[in-house]
Amino acid sequence: MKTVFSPGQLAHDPRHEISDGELKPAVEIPARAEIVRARILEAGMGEILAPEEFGMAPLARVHDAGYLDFLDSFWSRWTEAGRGGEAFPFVWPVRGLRADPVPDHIDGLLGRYSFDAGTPMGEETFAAARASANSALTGARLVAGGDRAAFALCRPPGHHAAADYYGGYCFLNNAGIAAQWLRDAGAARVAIFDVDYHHGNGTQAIFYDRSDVLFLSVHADPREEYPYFLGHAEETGIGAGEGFNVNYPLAPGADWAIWSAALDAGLERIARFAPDVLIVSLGLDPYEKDPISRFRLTQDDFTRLGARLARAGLPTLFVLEGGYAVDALGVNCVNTLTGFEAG
Ligand code: SP5
Ligand code: ZN
Repeated sequence: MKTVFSPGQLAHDPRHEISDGELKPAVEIPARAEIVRARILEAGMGEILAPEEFGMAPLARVHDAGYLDFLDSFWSRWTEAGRGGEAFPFVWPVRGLRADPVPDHIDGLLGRYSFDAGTPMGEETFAAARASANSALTGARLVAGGDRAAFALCRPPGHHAAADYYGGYCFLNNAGIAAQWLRDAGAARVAIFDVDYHHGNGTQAIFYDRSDVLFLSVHADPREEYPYFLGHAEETGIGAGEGFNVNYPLAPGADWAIWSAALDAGLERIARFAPDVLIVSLGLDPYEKDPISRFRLTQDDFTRLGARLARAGLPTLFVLEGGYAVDALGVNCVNTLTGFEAG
């Protein structure tokens, strides 16, 4: 299958993140994409294409206009406030505080448009996020044009970003943007299956009241793991979207036997939905050696994952999400994709 990737995605190059009570080295780094790209070439998996430029319109189908303006302008506001380094929020409009009116000051804007302090942003962040979204959109166009599958080597990732907030290393919801673009291009139903270790809170929020995009996620129980405030089994959708949101939270420590049972349940739900296209939010952080996760998938389990996804028999767009065991990322990613191709 073809891969879509732009070197422009590497420009977001954060130094530090706030986690575990410290300013720690960032884990969502350009080397992640480079090692995946290198392994694709080494394995002879297929062509790597540069993305087309889709402009702002497909982003605005999913994201709030004020949020996109914020992403476009935060760096000049940050530097005009005399700041350098990396931008972080420190105050949020939680229960009882007002999200509107939107503040004028950069510190207020950062809190209004984020949900965590663990996501560093710099001068090149929005340009890199747009390039990442263009890779997802180009992959969607390949699948709409008849390719059985495509791989969008998206980085920065997307699934934690909602219509009007960033967080979890995510700024633009690449999978959600691709799903909406496919709907606008004529797909009647799109399923998004999120297999990242962390719940895809942003994607869930974007499609929660809709029956045309089915969202499913297998992830660590939010009682125990980031993002903590969404991803419970009882979140099944609202209004027209009731029954079209499916969460499979698992206890930390889940291995392939436990994890693949949830995967199979999700695939059965997808079969009943009968989508025109499947989008896989491919997080590689369920891996047993991932530094920030506590599931136990092995390198061979990723091959099995690809093969099971292939059995759905659907045009499939893979969109990269998380995964921080950098040295193993290329193998785990390509195992999934070649497992799919052989399946
Ligand atoms: C896309 C994606 O996978 N985003 C994940 C964001 C998680 N950020 C919070 C990380 C907290 C790490 N704490 C790990 C404790 C073990 N040292
Ligand atoms: Zn993750």
